[in-house]
Amino acid sequence: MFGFSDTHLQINFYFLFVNHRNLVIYVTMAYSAKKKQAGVDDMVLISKLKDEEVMENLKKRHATEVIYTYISNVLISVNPYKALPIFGPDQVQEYRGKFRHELPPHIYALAESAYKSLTSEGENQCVIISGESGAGKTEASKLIMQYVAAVSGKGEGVERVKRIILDSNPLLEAFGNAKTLRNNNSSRFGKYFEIQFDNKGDPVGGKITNYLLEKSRVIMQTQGERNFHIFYQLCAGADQSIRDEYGISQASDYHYLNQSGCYTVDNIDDASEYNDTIKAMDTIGINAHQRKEILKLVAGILWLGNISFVESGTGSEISDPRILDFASDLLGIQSQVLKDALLFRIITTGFGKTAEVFNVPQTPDQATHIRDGLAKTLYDRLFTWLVGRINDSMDSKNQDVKLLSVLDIYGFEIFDKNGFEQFCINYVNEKLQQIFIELTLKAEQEEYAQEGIQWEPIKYFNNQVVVDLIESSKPKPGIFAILDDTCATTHALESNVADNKLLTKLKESIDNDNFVGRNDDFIVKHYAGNVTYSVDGFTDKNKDQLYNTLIECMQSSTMPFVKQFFPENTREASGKKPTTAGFKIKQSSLELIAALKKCQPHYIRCMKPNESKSSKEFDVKRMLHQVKYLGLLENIRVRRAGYAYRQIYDKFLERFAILSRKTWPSPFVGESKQGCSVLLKDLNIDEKEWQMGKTKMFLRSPETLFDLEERKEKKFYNSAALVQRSFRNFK
Ligand code: AOV
Ligand code: MG
Repeated sequence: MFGFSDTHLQINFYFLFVNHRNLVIYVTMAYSAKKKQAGVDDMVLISKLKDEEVMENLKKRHATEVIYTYISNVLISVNPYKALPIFGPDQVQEYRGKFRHELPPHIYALAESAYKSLTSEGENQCVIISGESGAGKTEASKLIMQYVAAVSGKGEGVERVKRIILDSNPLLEAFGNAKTLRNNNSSRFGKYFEIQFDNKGDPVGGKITNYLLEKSRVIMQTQGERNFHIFYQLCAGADQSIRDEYGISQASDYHYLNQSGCYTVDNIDDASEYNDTIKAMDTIGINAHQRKEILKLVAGILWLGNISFVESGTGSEISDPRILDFASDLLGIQSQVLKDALLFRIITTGFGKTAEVFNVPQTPDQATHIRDGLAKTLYDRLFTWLVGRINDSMDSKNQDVKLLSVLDIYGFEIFDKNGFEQFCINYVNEKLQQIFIELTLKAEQEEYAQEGIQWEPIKYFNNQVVVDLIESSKPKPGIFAILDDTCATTHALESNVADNKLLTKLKESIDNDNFVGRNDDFIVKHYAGNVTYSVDGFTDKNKDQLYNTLIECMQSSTMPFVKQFFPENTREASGKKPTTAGFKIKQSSLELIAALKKCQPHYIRCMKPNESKSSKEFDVKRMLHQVKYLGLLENIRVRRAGYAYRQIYDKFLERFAILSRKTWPSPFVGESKQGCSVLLKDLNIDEKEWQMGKTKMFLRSPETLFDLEERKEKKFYNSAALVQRSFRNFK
């Protein structure tokens, strides 16, 4: 029963919500508070600290199509594999300006919190998205960009930048994404997108940094996979004049597209995506002339792939000279020049006056290798050029900007056969896991230190050992160092011999529990699972070199667009230690980590509920595996070991003032910090359960928070019932 003043309290409350509309909202609020979403919104609050419990919570939520869950400030996202009605302008408005815990977990809440911190605190922000291949990273990154574009300001210049930011996605996906066995739209490059904001919080520019494109896909794909989308888009969508001029027919006519038996992808309409790609080029400011040059080069690569070789004497001959002519024409090169560059390799021995030059005929296999090397390089450089072109179009020239960056890389992947590409991709994922570990723990520790709170650090699995196994150079050389060393000493060897030498060296010199050398391959025990790597092609792909003859051949192109991709000085290059692909990825990871550390991080950890891209299936085993390797439990533990909940005093008081007569209905007179202490003492909350920091109240166990929330909910209910009663009487 209510005492008089309780009733008074309710009536006061009622008059706070005096008009009918608000009253309805209020009653609805109380109702929805009772109709709890399945599982807990924030897994810091799970009852048992077990991996299975975390998985079960996600399972319950998945069953009711709730894809987002928090672990404190980390957002967990489970791929729904179907379009849910939770994205769009209405939901953007709902989350706009709100605090994270005011509404159910959502990627918009995370985007809002990053954007709010950027605008209010003026600190650079980054959103780090991780998860295995197909878990939903790229989709998440697009949602973040859409949210930020929707809530920031207008104006002609700003609108233009927003269009470029959003349209750069379909363009880069056309050239950098492909169907793999894991994901129909798999990113085959890493992307770090910095959006630049002026002091009003409007986007005024941007910059994309791209990481290692998987260029080997241009020349070959595993059964059931495809080449990069753009090739199929061109075949399906190009208009007649382009088809005639560049010899475009159907995908099955090209060697580079017809080896994997896969031409179409469920839910991808290549012809309509072609139009999106063209439209995106337009937004970026690529004019009709340049667009034709790009498409001509893409066609040139397809035709280059159709050049085949037959044995002739000690070397080889081109099977069909008409194809050579056509490909040469598309690349602006004389066919004889291209032919020589493909069929012969010039080898120089000795120096200065004693130098001798040999024109060594190539076998059909060797010529094919040269052709493929050229195709890969052309495509890779075209891709880098496109990124540069997008960057030029959104270069703000404004120095006084704040950054909100989104990192979307290729996810950890395991196939039946894994090569150099998977090795590099998985290495970058190890680095990201490492920064996650470091920054979440560091951030936590720093906060306790700043607030003057005591806490016991918690143990967690540190994958630094695996990172060292791959990247260290001293004292124990890691895999990349041994690879570089092998490449430097096996110039004259056939690539398969060099690959075998690499395996022998790895087995001889690596002594690390996470490495197992075998007869033809080696295993790395990654944080996310054991991967068996075949050494096939490792040395060649790491060297990543074009013969000088080929570079000079391309420099003879009459098309400036093609020629610009080969700025090398072939005379100067010799003597210098060549940069390897492994060195580059190591270097760029280092720079990336340095950039991330300068920002306030926000994490999205994407999870993949099944291997069959199904919207229904929740594969318990696979999910449990991810829960474990993502270290979700450790993440929860760390948050709970110290204090499960923290809130600045003003907000804490505002949220729970209703629970005590000393703070409600008459507001507490004095500092909020003191108000919080008065409130908790009045509620008889055990003093061991809370600590007061400099600016924030810390609650130790989630149960205390639960308790406060429940008490508050009860008050709301009682108030709602009373309000309803009063409302009926009122009518
Ligand atoms: P990834 O970026 O994490 O993989 P994507 O973001 O490309 O994965 O997601 C894979 C597919 O899952 C998408 O093409 C969608 O079909 C579906 N999907 C993901 N997120 C959502 C969502 N929020 N709503 C509906 N469907 C979704 V890789 O790039 O392979 O590591 O290299
Ligand atoms: Mg992706």
